[in-house]
Amino acid sequence: MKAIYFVTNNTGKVKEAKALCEEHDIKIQQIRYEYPELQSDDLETIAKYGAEFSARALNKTVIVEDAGLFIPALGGFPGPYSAYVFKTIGNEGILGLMSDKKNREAYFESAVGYCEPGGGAITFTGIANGKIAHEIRGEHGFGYDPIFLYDDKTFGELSIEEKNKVSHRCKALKKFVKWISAKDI
Ligand code: ITT
Repeated sequence: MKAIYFVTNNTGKVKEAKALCEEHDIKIQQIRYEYPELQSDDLETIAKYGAEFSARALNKTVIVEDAGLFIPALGGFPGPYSAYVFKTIGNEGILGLMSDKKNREAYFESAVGYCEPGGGAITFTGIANGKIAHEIRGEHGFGYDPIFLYDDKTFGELSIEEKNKVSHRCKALKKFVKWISAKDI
């Protein structure tokens, strides 16, 4: 079994990555380490920088993941600022900003960065398209899941297994798993 360190403070991400990767014989181990987050509009650039920084600082082979919620009716907000916006105005705040919007389309994007110590990072991305709900629904998941409608349910109403069939993170991680499984480490 291959073992990969996942550098993140978000245990929700770790649960999803474990559920997916362990099916493919890849063991995921969380490391809580605060790497500097680059200011950029591009999630892949942020993930690449974070993976290279963490691999070098920890002297380990790591993945990091940067994700964001993009709402076209709000000009793509909160996008790369999703963590700060969630901490400040949260789901209620987003619903407030969306109260007069007819276009409720939204998407999540995920960028996973993989890096070996001293090496350059490789990135894998995934997108999940949905809509912003009119109210908070569901007890599962984390972050914006209870306001992100996928078909007729929010991500907050899906189990990890159900979310992992369609989410931005699982799409990025599936590309990573395919690539790492073929690699001799
Ligand atoms: P790390 O940087 O430590 O990995 P984080 O929670 O800060 O954890 P991000 O910067 O990638 O992670 O996430 C940006 C925000 O978007 C944050 O508030 C998350 O809760 C939220 N988010 C990310 N992925 C999500 C998902 O699958 N469902 C709902 N919200 C998500």
